[in-house]
Amino acid sequence: MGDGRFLLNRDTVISAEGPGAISVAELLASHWRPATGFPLPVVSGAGRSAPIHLACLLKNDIAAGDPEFPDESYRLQISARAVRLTAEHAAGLARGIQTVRQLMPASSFSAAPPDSEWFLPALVIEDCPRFCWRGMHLDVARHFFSVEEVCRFIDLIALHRFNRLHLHLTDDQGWRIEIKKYPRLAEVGAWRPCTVIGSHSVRPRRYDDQPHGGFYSHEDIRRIVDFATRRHITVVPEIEMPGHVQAAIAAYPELGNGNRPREPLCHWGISNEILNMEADTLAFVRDVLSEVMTLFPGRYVHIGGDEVPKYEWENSRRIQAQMLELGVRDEQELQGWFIGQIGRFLAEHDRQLIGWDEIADSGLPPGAAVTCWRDEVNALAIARQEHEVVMAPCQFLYFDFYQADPIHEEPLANGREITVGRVYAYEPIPGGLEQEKHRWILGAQGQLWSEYIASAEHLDYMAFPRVCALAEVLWLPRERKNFRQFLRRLGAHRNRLRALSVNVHPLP
Ligand code: TNX
Repeated sequence: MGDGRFLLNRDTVISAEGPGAISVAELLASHWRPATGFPLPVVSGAGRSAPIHLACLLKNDIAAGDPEFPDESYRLQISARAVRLTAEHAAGLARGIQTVRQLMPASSFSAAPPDSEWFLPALVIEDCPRFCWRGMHLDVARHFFSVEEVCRFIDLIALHRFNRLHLHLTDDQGWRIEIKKYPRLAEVGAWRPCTVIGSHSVRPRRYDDQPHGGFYSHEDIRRIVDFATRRHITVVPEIEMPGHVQAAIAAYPELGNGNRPREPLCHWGISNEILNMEADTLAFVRDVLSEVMTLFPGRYVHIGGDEVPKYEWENSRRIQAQMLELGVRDEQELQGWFIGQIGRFLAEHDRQLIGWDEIADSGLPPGAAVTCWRDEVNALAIARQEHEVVMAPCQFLYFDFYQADPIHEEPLANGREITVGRVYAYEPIPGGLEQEKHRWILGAQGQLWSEYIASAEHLDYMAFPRVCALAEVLWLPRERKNFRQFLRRLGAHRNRLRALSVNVHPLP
């Protein structure tokens, strides 16, 4: 902390220099204009005379190392006279402006605040994240969320310095992305005629009479990706295979094993409908992934791979004959063969396959990365094999689970309770992992499966404040974490979230 404070006024100018700095400066200005009413013009160049200056020190983007994981460190210096934010890479500026925003009075987050003075305390901050994969996952398949809702969510995770949005685009209950070569995926696969009412474990099931659906056109996806890219957030698309595909088979029954679902699944749980392994089906998958790759520039492409019931394969003469031809011993190995084919295809296109940890049950393709949602021992084994791991354990980071006890006072949710304290206490490096293997743990992500989340308000409620806790788990050095301090700061942070009209859970 220094002495004094920097006052923002009607004449404040923001200058920016270096690759990508202007766009970040524009973003900062656009966040502040509604509350302050100040014009906050952004000027380009080494205009060090401007009171607020953002400098990206990098002279060209090529020198930045791995473009998928740029340096996100930043240095912020605030005096009564000036604000200087510097970083090696524009990604660091993008994290730094979120700190600058946080230092302003909370009402600066509001669109119509009471009259206020707009100031920043004098200080110096040098900051960098602990993990390079700081993600949130969002399931838009079980319930559809509009482009605006997804972008608002991206803006909120950007505020918490996340850098990945894992978008779960397809599942049994809905296919949410336009694929030009296969128009029925959106026409048929994006709509289910009704949805189960209440808990999926209650029998007999009852259904509403509301068709539910929606999908993102290529244009919609571009809007989402652009919005995220401006915030230096990478959108990781997930296309599920070979299970969780009933919506696709409803659209194109020839992808299945003879059963012909007429519509996407109308209740939760796992459909028995899975892909067959015909050459045409593999061609379909490659075509879909080719279109997906044109829309999502990031290196990682998530192919699901979780929860594949094998009944259909066990009972298909065709599949059994193929297994003999391929020389695979059982259905599990056949799945491994399939994931291997897809991994090779993605690698040929300079992309990297990432899948849920079931893909490791039958041998990982070279270079595959894994999101580990089941027991931590899986993550331990995968990291020891020197495959990249993103921790997503359902015991700690499933934000679709209840967050408070007693659960009967909470809206219907999955699982047992995962409190904000439990999230905060989570340590991403699996216990017992040798020091030299730690680097294979890229980071972690929180999951928002949307079986019981049908609106943006409810999404807020499930996400916050657990997202805030995860943000610290992923950013702070382990020894700097402190739950009591976190709770104190969370009190202040709630004011910011309230100003942003986020429906935060009241506990703790
Ligand atoms: C398991 S986690 C699933 C999802 C469900 C979730 C509900 C994973 C890879 N599969 O399909 O939505 O549980 O918590």
